[in-house]
Amino acid sequence: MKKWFLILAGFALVTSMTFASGSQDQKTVVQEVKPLVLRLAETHPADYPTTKGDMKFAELVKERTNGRIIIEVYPSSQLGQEKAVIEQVQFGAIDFTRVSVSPLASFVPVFNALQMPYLYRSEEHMWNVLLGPIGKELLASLEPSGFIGIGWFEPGARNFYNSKRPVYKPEDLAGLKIRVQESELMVGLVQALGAVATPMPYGEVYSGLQTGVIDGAENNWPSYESTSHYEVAKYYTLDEHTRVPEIIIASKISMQKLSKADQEIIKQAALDAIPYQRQLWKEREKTSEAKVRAAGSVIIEITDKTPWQQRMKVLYAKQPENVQALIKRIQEVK
Ligand code: GTR
Repeated sequence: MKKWFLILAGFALVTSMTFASGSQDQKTVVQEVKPLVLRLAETHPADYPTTKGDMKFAELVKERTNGRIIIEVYPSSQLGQEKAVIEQVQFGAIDFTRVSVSPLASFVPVFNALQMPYLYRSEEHMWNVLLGPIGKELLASLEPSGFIGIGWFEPGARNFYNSKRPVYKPEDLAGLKIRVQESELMVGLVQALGAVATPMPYGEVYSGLQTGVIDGAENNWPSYESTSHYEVAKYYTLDEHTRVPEIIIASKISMQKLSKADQEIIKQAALDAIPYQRQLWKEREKTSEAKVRAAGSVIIEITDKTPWQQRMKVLYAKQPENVQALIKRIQEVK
């Protein structure tokens, strides 16, 4: 029903009356202008704040192009898991995706700087980085790899959770098999804490926890809740080891087919969707927390994060020069 409505609304019917000279004959010419339909891949379900942010972006593009460009959002990993989707965006088979910077950094390693543990002093610090010169430079730097970076979304802070025991300090993670995103940096992070890192696509984590292939994972409140991981891993430790920005990227191949003016509309629409997603995120963090607490998750507060931060020094030391330089610039942002 909705789809049909979109298709109908997308057709601009241009009707012109032509009068044959010297006669009273009337002819009606109906010209169809088909909208350009582009696809955006999203891993989260339709009611998730980030997916709603994607939808806001699509809505703004439709509005500002008078329905000439329709972006269809495919939620719940319908188009594949993040790493595979990024590859498809690179080849132009998928036009847009919203992903975590974590798997993107396997394609463009300098992005690792953005997901270093305990890098940002606060959410505000992170947003000053993303919306300032560094964020702009990084979006632009994606082009040689086949992507056009167009916007950022709020990722929240990531926390460890597991099915075995409460974790109060890094030593408590020793030997636990912890799922990480498909990212070398995240593997290093978990290893630095003494746990066993298991990279795995997001969609496989629930069954991994259920069957005991893994003992735990790490994520923000909304993801821990929306995936129902809290049902099978009830110990959630608020160590806030990292904030990994979410990014919207377009395929360079798809974008090059558009006029410069339309490319600008798309970039601006992505930026204008950010405040909406951030607002929804704030609300969802609260409802997710309330839901998992009510379901009986054991929430462990960490008052002193120093022992966690100490463990991360090795990871900082391991980074190549260009990443180190960017980290320093990020730390200097007010
Ligand atoms: C979520 C993020 C997803 C995905 C997921 C994961 O927080 O929004 O894009 O990267 O984490 O852990 O795979």
